[in-house]
Amino acid sequence: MNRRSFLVGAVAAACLPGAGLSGGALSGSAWAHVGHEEAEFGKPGDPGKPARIVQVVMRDADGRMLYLPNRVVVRRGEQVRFLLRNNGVIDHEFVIGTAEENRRHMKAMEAHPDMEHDDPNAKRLKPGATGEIVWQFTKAGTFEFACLIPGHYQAGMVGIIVVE
Ligand SMILES: [Cu+2]
Repeated sequence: MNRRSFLVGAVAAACLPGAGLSGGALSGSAWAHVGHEEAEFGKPGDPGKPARIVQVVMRDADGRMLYLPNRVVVRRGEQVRFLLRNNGVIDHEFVIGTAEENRRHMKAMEAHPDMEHDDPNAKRLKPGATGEIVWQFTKAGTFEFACLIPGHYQAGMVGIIVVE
């Protein structure tokens, strides 16, 4: 897929089940690129370049769902390789975005809970699975990583990324 494409803005059209997340599915959709290059929360990283490693574990137990850690502080311009592991018993996601975008995207997922994310800024992992995201945070601000599967965010599955 087009590596410049990632989940921002009006994602509903791009996330319809069966539509796939290939570049072709995006043309003519309501997909909103932010400057075609970069979102407020950064841009896809370059796996060939050095990156800081941040391990994030997803867990679910006793009605609570969470990330460990749920707060990450990075410097502006820093590239981060998120090593993700789902230690829960159900699927979970890791979606980087602004709080506003994640909220909007969560609404879209309520209508299509089975949409599977595999994008530069988003991964869905089955129980026991691992995955990684390489992302460069290019602007200062406070952003989020969240699980947008219905009910998970509300159960506690959200973390904060502070870019200084
Ligand atoms: Cu989840």
